[in-house]
Amino acid sequence: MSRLIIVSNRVAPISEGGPAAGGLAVGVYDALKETGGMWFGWSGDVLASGQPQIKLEERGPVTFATIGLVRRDYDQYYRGFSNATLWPAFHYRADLLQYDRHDFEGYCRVNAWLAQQLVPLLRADDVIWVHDYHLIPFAQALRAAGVTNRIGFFLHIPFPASQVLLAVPPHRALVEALCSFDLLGFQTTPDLRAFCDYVVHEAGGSIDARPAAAAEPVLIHAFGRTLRAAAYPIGVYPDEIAELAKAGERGKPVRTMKATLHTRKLIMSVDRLDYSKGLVERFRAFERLLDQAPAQRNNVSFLQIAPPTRADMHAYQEIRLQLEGESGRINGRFAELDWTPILYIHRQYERPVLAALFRTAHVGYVTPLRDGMNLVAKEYVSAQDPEDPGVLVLSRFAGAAQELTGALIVNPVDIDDMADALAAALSMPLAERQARYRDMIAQLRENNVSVWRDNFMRDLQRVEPSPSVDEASQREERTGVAN
Ligand code: GDG
Repeated sequence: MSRLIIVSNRVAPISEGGPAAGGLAVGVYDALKETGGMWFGWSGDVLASGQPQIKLEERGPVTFATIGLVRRDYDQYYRGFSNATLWPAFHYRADLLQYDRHDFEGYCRVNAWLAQQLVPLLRADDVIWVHDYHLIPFAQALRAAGVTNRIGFFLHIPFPASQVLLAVPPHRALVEALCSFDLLGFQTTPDLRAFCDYVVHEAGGSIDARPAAAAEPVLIHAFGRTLRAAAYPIGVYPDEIAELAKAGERGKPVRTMKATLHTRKLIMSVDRLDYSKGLVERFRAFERLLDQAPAQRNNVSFLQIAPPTRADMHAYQEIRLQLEGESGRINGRFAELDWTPILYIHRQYERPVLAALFRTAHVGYVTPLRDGMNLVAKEYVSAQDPEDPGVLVLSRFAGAAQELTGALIVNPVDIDDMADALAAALSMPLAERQARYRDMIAQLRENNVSVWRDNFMRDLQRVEPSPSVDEASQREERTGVAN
């Protein structure tokens, strides 16, 4: 069996069975343990000076290969082009997009440098799976170094519509770089469609009319290459989350929360503190609920857990200030001596605690403005008690809304729509809650994170390895095909 090489910006800190390990990390790590292989990426260290050295750690059949970044590379590759240009643009926030040509050069330089670090560690039949927007030029850099292995790419965030992507100055270079992979995976069909639309209408490429079977990847011809692409919606392990949630129910954090709630109902959200997650609109919709339905006052609390992320970037400092302002204002308006409407917590919790809190919450309130998938929505449903499940209120712009049709689907900029959905969720009869839950949990079991991973790996294994640079140019000479 070929070894699997996972490449991601950060290498997930895995302590087996440990509380921090999320679904994605566990799913990918499981695959690595089965096939043997390596997980390669940035260690998270930023070096003030000196040359970063790769560090190899063996854990059974898996090697963790990590390397630090020097300050300038961190600023240009990570804070700059990845998170100040690509992240906002791919989440349809062209208004927040910042572009600096030097950052883009740094982004390409770091990708090339990381690829060079990986090349000596590769074997001829390794299968390489690259993750996410930080590493779009990675296959191109490997190909330039002569690597002919199968290389796949999975984009965890949305792929934007062409008119939005065009706002990113090097859009063409990015899509050309994506075409150096053999297989592209997107979270949803709309993301796949957006990519195909760019290829056809902006890059002069073509898509084979129809795959052999509906679930087969589409075949794309662009920039002198042929590649495949499909939607692979990422999942979770629902039964494990349910177990965690059940086990945590008797723990102290949940007992404390229940004591604070008394007979009140709980609405709950968990998100990295990111402007794509729609937190301000969400707070205002909760306020609208309290405004419009006085009977809800002192009868419902809203718990928002929002651990900090990218806190050294201006846009993230802004959203933090804005939220602190909104929660303070709303609490000031409605709080009573024995009730604080919004409990806003700006830090991380252990995974079992989150799962148990999800089970306690009557409403899972997940309303991103844009989200590739949104695992919190899937985790919330997984954690529910089948006998007495809560209701998921979900943004139509989360990838998860394509699958979780048993949720109350809302438009996250429509404050009234969200307030109405919260009111409907809080009063929904048991039979309807159970029916919606059954529908969603069946979907989550059918498409769990192993299915996501296995489908992607199956399609990547089926790809013919790429011709080497020499073979490709000989072929071009013979056929006269030039790009
Ligand atoms: C990207 C895409 C896509 C959150 N707070 C705590 C905590 N979390 C965990 C959640 C969940 C994960 O972090 C967040 O995943 P999301 O999917 O919700 O969002 P992103 O971080 O933006 O992830 C997204 C995902 O990649 C996977 O492809 O779904 O669309 O943007 O698992 O539970 N975990 C712990 N403490 C916290 O306080 N332990």
